[in-house]
Order: sequence, then C-alpha cells, then structure tokens
Amino acid sequence: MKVTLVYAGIVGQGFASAGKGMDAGWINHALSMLGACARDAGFSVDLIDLRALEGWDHFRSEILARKPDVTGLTMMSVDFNPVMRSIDVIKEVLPNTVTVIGGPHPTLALDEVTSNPKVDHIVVHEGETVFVELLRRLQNGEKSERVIEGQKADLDALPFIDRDLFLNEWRKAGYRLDSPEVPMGNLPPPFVTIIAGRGCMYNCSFCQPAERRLFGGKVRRRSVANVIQELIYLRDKYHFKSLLIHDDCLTEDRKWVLEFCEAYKANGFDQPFFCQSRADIIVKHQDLIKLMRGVGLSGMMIGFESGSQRVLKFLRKGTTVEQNLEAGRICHRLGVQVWANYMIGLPTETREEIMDTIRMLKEIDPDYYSPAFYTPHPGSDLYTYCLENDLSLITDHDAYRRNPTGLKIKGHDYEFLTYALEESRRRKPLNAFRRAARAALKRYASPRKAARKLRRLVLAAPQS
Ligand code: B12
Ligand code: SF4
Repeated sequence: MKVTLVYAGIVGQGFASAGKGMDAGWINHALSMLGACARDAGFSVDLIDLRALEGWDHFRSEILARKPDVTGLTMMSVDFNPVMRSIDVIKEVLPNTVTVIGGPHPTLALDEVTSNPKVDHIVVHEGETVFVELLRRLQNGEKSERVIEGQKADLDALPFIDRDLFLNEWRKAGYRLDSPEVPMGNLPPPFVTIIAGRGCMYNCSFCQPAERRLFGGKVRRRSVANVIQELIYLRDKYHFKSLLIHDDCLTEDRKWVLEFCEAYKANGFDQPFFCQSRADIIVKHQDLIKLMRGVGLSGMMIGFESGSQRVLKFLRKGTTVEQNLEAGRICHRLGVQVWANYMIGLPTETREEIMDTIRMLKEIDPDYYSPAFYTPHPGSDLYTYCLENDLSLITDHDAYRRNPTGLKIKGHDYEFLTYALEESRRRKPLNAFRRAARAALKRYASPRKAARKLRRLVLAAPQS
C-alpha cells in the first residue's frame, strides 16, 4: 500500500520556498517520524512538501503522479487553510484515496476538522502507533473509527525520524545546501534539528494547557543513550556541524542535561548547539549552563516574554523581570548567545508596560530578536480569555502566526506596536559599538586568522 505524507506549512513563506529560513528550511518532525514508523512496518512511503512545489497545479500533478492509497497530513492551527485545500485537491483527483489528519490543531480544535466530510480519519494526540495500525486495517479492508485516539509513544522504542523524506524533495526543487536543514543564527552547516522529549512542566497561560493536552501532563524524555545514538547516526550520515535541540525547555531536567553533556563529550561531539530554556532556570542553574557551554552550547532561545512584572504574572510565566535581566547577563558572561523571544500587544497590556519590555530588551542586548504580536492560539487559557472577553481579531486561520504582521487582538494601536517593535530591536549606542568592535576584532585579530595570513605571506614571499 502506498502512503504519501503531505506537509502543507506554506502560510509563512508560500510555495517554492524550500530552504528559506527556519520556516521553510526545517523539516517537520511529526511527518518524518510517522514516515519512519510506516516504512518500518513495511509500507511504501513518500512525501510531498508544498514548500518545494510551484503552486496548486503542481500539487495536483504530483498527487496524480504518485497515486497514493493513503495520504497523511499534519496541522498546526496556522496550517488549516493549506491542509484543507490539499484535501480538496486529493479528493478531486483521486476520490478513493484515504485522507488522514493529525497534529496540534485537530487535537485542540477537533470540531473544526471533523466538520469537513472529505477528511476520512482524524488522529488526536500522539500518532505513531495508531497511524500504523490504521494503515494495517486499511490494507486488510477493515473498518476504523473516524476519530482515532492516539497513544503515548515509548520514545526510546521509536525509530529515528526520516529526514531524507524532506531532503530528497527539496533537492528535486533545487535545494543545494549540503545540510539536512537550514542553520539558525550563525551556526555552521550541515545543521540538524532534533527533539529529545515531549511536553512541558510549566504553565504559561498563552501556551497551556495545549501542550499538556498534546503530550500529557508529565514530560517524557528519550534516554540520553538513545539521543546520542541518533547523533552518531546523524554524524555518520550528514556530518552535521551544528544542531538545535528543539524541546520546549531542555534545561528543565538538570539530571538529564548533566548526563547528556557528559555523553556528548565522551562520544567525541563538539558541534555547537542551541536549545530552548527559561530565565529562571538559567539564573538558578548557572553551573549547568557553564557546563553546557563547555561541551558546545552556543546559544539559547529564551522566552523573556515581557519586561513588566505584572504582565509576566498575568502570563503565569513564573519568572521575574530581574531574572530576565540576570539571565541575559549570565549568558553574555559565559559567551552563550541569546535568542530573545518576547511578545507585545497582549491582553490588558498598557503602553507603559510595552515600554518596559523595550527597556528590558535594551538592557539584555540579545544576539537575536524574535518578537511577536501576541496571537491567541487555540488550546491555551489566554485564547479562552480572549474569546470570553471578545478580544480576538482573528477571522482566518492564516493569522495564527505570531509574526508581527497585523493586529491580533482588540485594545491595541497597530501603529504604536509597530513603533514599539522597531524600538525594541534598536540597540543602545554603547552596545552597538561594543558589538561592532567585537566583530571587527574577531574578523581581523583572531590568532588563528593572523597565523593563516602570516603563513600565506611567507609562502607567497620570493624564495632566495
Ligand atoms: C519545531 C516547532 C516549530 C518549527 C516547525 C518546523 C516544521 N517545519 O515543522 C518552527 C520553528 C518553524 C515552528 C513554527 C511555528 N510554530 Co511551532 N512548534 C514546534 C515545536 C517546538 C515542536 C514540533 C514538533 O515537531 N513536535 C514533535 C512532534 C512529534 O509532535 P507533533 O507535531 O505534535 O506530532 C505528533 C502528534 O501531533 C501526531 N501528529 C502530528 N501530525 C500528524 C499527522 C498524522 C497523519 C497523524 C496520524 C498524526 C499526527 O503524531 C505526532 C507523533 O506523535 C512545537 C511544540 C511541541 N513541543 O510540539 C511548536 C508548536 C507546534 N508551534 C506552534 C506555533 C504556534 C508555531 C507558529 C505558528 C509560530 C509562529 N511563528 O507564528 C509557527 C507556524 C509554522 C507554520 N506551520 O507555518 C504551536 C502550535 C499551536 C497550535 N494550536 O497550532 C506549538 C504547539 C508550540 C506552542 N505550544 O505554542 N514551530
Ligand atoms: S511557553 Fe514554553 S515554558 Fe511556558 S508552558 Fe509553553 S513550552 Fe512550557
């Protein structure tokens, strides 16, 4: 039986975007995992990535060419429109092909997906076991429920995800990088993203309880040995030179991280890596961050969110403004790059509180700015708050992007938010000068570069 997975994440960069930044240059872990599971169970699997196609006509001809018996699509809330359009195309050209959808949106907003009769099966929660079971049933001509409840996977028992499903498609579309994914920040290629666990123990109101509903209340992490095995496989196969560990908050489990650092070094890895963390953890566990830095930690994506203590409390972030500032200082001191995630335009937020966030960013002086206009995401408590208070301005799923491209909720002035966004990214002159000086020093005065230059001069000198 032929299974074609379809990745329809084109709301950000559109068609023909494969390889453009993290939005279009990163693989989707859910489909790469489900593909590996189906392949291991003996099914023939391929993948269509809309980001590697020219448009809907191209998708139509790809579906016709591949003639799948079953298609599997993943859906975040923002992917709703392109996923549903893909389903329309699939049913139009191959009416007998079975369509299966899973992912965060079907799990968190099931009714919106069940209402489309062209969707044959919907998997909620984790899909590995039930997807393979569904394929077996379909192959045997057996019936299956329309809405299928997923099962928590034993993470160590799962196969490693199949990155080639994406990479091969991108290469067909002209992707030239010798890298499974497009590097973030200043990390060198080849670059890979990996996921070591599922779930998050924190309770931020703009996120939870969605994460708990997706993966359960308890964080599950793969064993260190299993993650290291995958890294060895990735080193052999792709010779990766950097990576991102994309867990929601890798540093929440100190014991795991300590064991990982030891094993990473012991197995000969020194590739720089990024991970996600929180300000309170960085402040409380400076020694851990130092240790991570010692084995390759290059940068951390930190959810600072706001420079107002009242707003942080409203968000149930569990951190303080002082911790945000201190976390920034610690990272700078240790040479860990700071990728600052923060939001403006939140419910109840005042202009003065937004200015507090701007002031905080100027103090933190991050290496990378990742601002968002607050966007109410289905499944979170703050989304419910926005609905109850008639605040949401979102009328189309395409707007479920946090990227600052338009107003998401009532009560804010778009012009002011746009100004605030620009201002939050303007460095203090002294910081800008320090950075420029450091970059120049690195460029022209690194001992290695100076030695290389000297060697070139010596070799070029006329021999007597
Ligand atoms: C990696 C990641 C990204 C990457 C995505 C790379 C990519 N190409 O996929 C990047 C950084 C680009 C990204 C961007 C965004 N992301 Co994101 N991202 C994540 C993150 C951290 C991990 C996702 C992941 O791979 N998880 C591991 C896999 C295995 O889990 P899974 O996807 O849920 O899949 C399992 C089940 O859902 C199910 N399943 C999923 N699909 C299917 C399909 C079938 C057929 C079946 C049977 C089962 C099934 O089975 C899978 C295995 O068990 C999650 C948080 C999280 N921890 O999951 C957020 C998350 C998915 N992102 C989120 C959001 C909001 C976004 C953005 C909208 C943010 C923005 N910039 O505005 C964008 C949208 C991108 C787009 N599609 O256009 C939200 C989604 C909320 C929602 N209601 O949809 C999450 C949950 C974070 C959060 N808590 O807010 N993201
Ligand atoms: S925002 Fe981050 S830390 Fe907070 S609950 Fe969500 S994943 Fe966890």
